[in-house]
Amino acid sequence: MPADLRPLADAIRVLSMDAVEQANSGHPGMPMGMADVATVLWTRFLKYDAARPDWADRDRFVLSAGHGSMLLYSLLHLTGFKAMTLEQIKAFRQLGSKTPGHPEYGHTPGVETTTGPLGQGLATAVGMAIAERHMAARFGADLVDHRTWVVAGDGCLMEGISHEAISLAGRLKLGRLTVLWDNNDITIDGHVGLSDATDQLARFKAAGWAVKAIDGHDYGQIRRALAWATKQDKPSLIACKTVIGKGSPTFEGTHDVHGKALGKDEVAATRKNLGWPHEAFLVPDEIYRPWRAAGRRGAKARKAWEAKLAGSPARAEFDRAVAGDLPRHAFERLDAFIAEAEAAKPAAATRQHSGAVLEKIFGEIPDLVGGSADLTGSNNTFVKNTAVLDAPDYAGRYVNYGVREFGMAAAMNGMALHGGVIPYGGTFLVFSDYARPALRLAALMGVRTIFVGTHDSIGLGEDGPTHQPVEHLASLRAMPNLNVFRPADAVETAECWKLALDARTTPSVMALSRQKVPAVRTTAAGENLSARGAYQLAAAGHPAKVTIFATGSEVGVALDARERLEAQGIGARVVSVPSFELFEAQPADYQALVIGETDVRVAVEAGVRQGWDRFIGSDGVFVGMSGFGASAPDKALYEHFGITGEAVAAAARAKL
Ligand SMILES: Cc1ncc(C[n+]2csc(CCOP(=O)(O)OP(=O)(O)O)c2C)c(N)n1
Ligand SMILES: [Mg+2]
Repeated sequence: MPADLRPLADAIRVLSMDAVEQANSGHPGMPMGMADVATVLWTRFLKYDAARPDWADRDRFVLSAGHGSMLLYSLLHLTGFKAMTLEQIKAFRQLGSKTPGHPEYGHTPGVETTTGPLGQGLATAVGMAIAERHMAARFGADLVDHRTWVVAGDGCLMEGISHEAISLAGRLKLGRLTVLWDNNDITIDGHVGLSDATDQLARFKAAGWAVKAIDGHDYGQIRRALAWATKQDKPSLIACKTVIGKGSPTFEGTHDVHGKALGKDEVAATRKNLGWPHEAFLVPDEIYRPWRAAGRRGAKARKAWEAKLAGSPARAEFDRAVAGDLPRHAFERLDAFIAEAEAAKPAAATRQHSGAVLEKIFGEIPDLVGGSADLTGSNNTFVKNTAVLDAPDYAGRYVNYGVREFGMAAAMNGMALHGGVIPYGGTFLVFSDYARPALRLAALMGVRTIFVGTHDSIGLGEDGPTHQPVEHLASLRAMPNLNVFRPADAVETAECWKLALDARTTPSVMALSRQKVPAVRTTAAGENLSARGAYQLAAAGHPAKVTIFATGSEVGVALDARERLEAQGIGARVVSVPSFELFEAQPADYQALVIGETDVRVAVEAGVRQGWDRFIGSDGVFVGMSGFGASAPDKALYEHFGITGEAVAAAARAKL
């Protein structure tokens, strides 16, 4: 290995240091420490073409240690990604730049996933590696044949999510996944030993990984280790012993260089120490040249791949899947299902309806890959006769995620980001808390992942308050760009699944009941009413005095209350609200029409009130939960907590 990589790596060090200095904010230590490893990877191993950041068969590079964003931005700039100009490097961390504090997917070409919340990049990369294997099995190695590389720090490996991610990757034998651990013994507070004494090599090995330790500043060792990684049939970990802030004479090897500008004097001293005579942000041509050549290294392979795709009989299907378009007939069988349900009026749990919906679309949408965090039977996520996605034949379409909610949700993000796959995965809604950080990144990135949350209220019964969501609907609704669906019956469940699949840049949560609920949509509407977010399900018989809003399993309760009120001559209308978010997207006049102007407005939902004042006003009546649930049969709980048609009618009458 020629020693001439050193100035190339120093270009990363200096650009990173200069950008952080200019912004007077950021993290120079990690990019300076990992510059050597990254240089070998990006000049010799990584398969990419800087001219085509969206080449479908490129290797994926994930900077899990997202605070080291200047490492990635430097690489993108030096290798010639068009969007990453020197001006962008100079505008590091400034409003509107392509160089935000942490890498943001969709914002900067070449950034494969948003990172910063430590550990999650690694878990997302596992999903990318799963998608790669699956797509390779589906379309053949001619079209899909790439690797996933992750740079992770001590923090990523300390986070609990790393455990879920590495054990899942090990079990699935994701041999094309390599983690480059920035083993610098430093985190923000000081030496890693302050808080951790884990033998990481032993930990990864125990999870089924191939492991190796190297000096992360020795180009020969780096090259040999990367070559070794490409030959493993297990996922591989390379522990790269590095010096944080390498090159800074005063701060290298200390936590002082983790996350702040070096200061003018130290920047000058570092330049001198590195033998880098050039002024700030100046990279000489003789260093740009080999970097740009590295950025073009993959062009030939990319063109050859494009030719293969052009000649492939699978081309149209491959392009469609990667673009994320649904097949033309995606919903044909589902539409028939809706018509049948309107006629047959099936009473069942909405999780069962969801399972029935999946039966109708799974065959029509080959991009769907399902799974569950060990609650397959409860979540109704498994479609009969589906093969399991597993080594050595990854063509299956169901992932046994194991008891790993966060790992599952992060992997789903990675699958969606990779492209060609539409992931859905289930657990109990209450455990959305365990997956929440990944839901948040899905929403922030704008990816289509579908999170199936069954057992969505006290209606799950005997498992008790640990398992009964109370605040979850409200808290999930608080998240921007997340559609929370709570369908009431078979028809709404089918409608909401269609909406989730059509939402290309918004993740969805399907809140589904464990318990049986009545059919409420019993006449053909001729349109997807759930798409409105809220709609009048039942008009008042008598002049309308009361409006009752409800979602999911409580829509039946609302209809019962309406009957009781009407029987007493009190006009009551019922509005079903399958999605707050889609309702907010409706025109103001539609919203006003649906909310109406009756004297009394009541909302019923087996969760907390937060958010409902939007519909009922601060003087409205809310029938729901104000604390945790209890362990008992579901009917007893609804009685106990007063969420019944009788109670709703009484509350409305009292208010009149
Ligand atoms: C989930 C999460 N918790 C905390 C942080 C804040 N944070 C950013 S970097 C860091 C220390 C990371 O240490 P390491 O990965 O070793 O990075 P290094 O200091 O070596 O660059 C912390 C705690 C974060 N970004 N994400
Ligand atoms: Mg560290």
